[in-house]
Amino acid sequence: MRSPRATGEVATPVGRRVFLGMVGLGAAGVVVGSSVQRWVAAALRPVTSVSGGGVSALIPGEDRFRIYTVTDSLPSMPTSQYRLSVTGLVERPLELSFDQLKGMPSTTLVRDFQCVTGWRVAKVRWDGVLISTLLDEAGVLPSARALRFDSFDGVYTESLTLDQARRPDVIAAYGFEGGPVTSQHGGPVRLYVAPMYGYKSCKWLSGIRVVDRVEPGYWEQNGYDIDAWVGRSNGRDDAPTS
Ligand SMILES: Nc1nc2c(c(=O)[nH]1)N[C@H]1C(S)=C(S)[C@@H](COP(=O)(O)O)O[C@H]1N2
Ligand SMILES: [Mo]
Repeated sequence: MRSPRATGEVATPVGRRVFLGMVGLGAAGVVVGSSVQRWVAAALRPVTSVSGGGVSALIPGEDRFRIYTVTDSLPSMPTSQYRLSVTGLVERPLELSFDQLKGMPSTTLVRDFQCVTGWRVAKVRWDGVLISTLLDEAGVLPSARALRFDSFDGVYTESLTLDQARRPDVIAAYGFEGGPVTSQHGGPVRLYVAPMYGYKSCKWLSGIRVVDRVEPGYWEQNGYDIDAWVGRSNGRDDAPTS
């Protein structure tokens, strides 16, 4: 976990939002570090009164994903080593290989991808397995109320209520724009929570733990809303077009 002080370095006066640690991927390759974080904060600060597209319009490379990580690296793992665990309040804990996951019924979603800081990528395709399918496979116990998601970056976490996680637009995604989820985008498998801001979509997903109450995730401990509905949370009022 990054210290509050490190997060404070990139905090801005934008409501109670904090800006995200990020890795910029440019012509020079992967740039890791605080200079990039500061650049993003500086680019956004003058337009805090503008809602919606106005913010993203001022960022170079609009309509492109920013590549985020809260650690000093972009983890990568071959599919042969990948495992997804489903543990906690379940009848049958699971440890799924990549091939086992790909062998399960798949779901395709095409939605706008929206980061709470303002950038949005239109009509992105994701393929994967419904979290509800994984839960049914594991058998959720009656005391269960929520899920906690862990990343193999060793730091990032996320949460959903059981009802949110069972929605038909919440998947463990292994497909992205017709190909695999690349490691920079959180492959081999990441969480994709279509109706919520991007921070819910935990990259490098390693574990799903069924728990009896919501455990706020990484950015939620730093001020973001736990219920991250696009257009209805975090003080933003712009809804996606899809
Ligand atoms: N493990 C991990 N997952 C993460 C993040 C992160 O820093 N680490 N950033 C989140 C945020 S704020 C967004 S907007 C999306 C960005 O996805 P991308 O890096 O594939 O563009 O990933 C989310 N999942
Ligand atoms: Mo984000």
